[in-house]
Amino acid sequence: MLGLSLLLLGCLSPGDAVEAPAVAVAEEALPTLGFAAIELADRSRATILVRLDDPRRDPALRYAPGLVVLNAEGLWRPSLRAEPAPETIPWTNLLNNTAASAPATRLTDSRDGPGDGFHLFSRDDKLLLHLPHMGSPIPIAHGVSRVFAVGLFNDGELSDDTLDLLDAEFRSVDAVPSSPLNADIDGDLNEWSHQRAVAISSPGHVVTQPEVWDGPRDASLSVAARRWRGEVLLAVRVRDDQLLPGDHVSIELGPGVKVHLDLGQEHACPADLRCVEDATALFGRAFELALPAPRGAQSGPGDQLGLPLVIRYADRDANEPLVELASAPSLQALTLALSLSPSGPS
Ligand SMILES: [Ca+2]
Ligand SMILES: [Ca+2]
Repeated sequence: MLGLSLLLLGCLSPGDAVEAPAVAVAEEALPTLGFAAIELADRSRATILVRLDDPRRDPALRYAPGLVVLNAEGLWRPSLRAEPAPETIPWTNLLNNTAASAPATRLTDSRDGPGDGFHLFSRDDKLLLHLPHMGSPIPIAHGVSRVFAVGLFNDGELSDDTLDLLDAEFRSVDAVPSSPLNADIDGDLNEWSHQRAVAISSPGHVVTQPEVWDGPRDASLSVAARRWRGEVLLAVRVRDDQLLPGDHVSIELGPGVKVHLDLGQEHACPADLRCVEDATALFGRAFELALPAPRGAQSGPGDQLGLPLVIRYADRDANEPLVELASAPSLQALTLALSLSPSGPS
């Protein structure tokens, strides 16, 4: 009771009136975790997981390849991945490996979330995410032909085992912050030293053959971005213990810009691009490059969250299968637009 009185007094003081959000329901009762299992026009499928820890900040986005459905019994996956009608086949519960008929799914879920609510829903051919701190919903996937399931959860509704499985199944999607600064594209990366780079170097980034990946020295990369006068400038560092033909970096920027650096070659930079290698790099290889920002990238509500930048590294070591690391899924239509923030250092 004493604590409550102090809380009430605190809410009445003018200084706190600005800060305190008027939330009548206990925060812990509200959904902070959402997922959507979708199919795109090219029949590829993916499941997107959204975690909103703070209603005033951007959410963490993660993804799993294929369909995954989360319910009170845990995580489910269809027994045949390419099945055109997964509702008609058995599904496997990833928690206990039992098979059962398809789990009950929701196609819409509009319960209130933290703040003014966060929702995950489909409209036309888009998967949209409404965030409490933004006026209009933002598209996180385009060209969605079908939504299999949508759900909102609170951590408290899910068992620890289920939360561990979510961590194991879902891959990171990294937000690469961009700074509104110029850089000389000359192979000297010193002018980037004060800018935070995003490291693609943890097990959550390994898209294929996670059991073959041997840690950051085996294959990893870091990337920093700037936006300057219609261009996106990037500094990219790659570490790899065996650089062999076929090792390559691929960079996708918004719709339409795709760049390939072939690290198996002495000259890895594409000839038609401003791109210079850092000849002094001590470990692996490093590059500075300038990409044209896709036209029209500044319009539309999705750009409140920025321009999608996806960077991947494919590593093929001797006598090993190809390992791929990525900052976001390879599905073209997934916007996951947190990838490159519009401006401002983080
Ligand atoms: Ca430079
Ligand atoms: Ca390697």
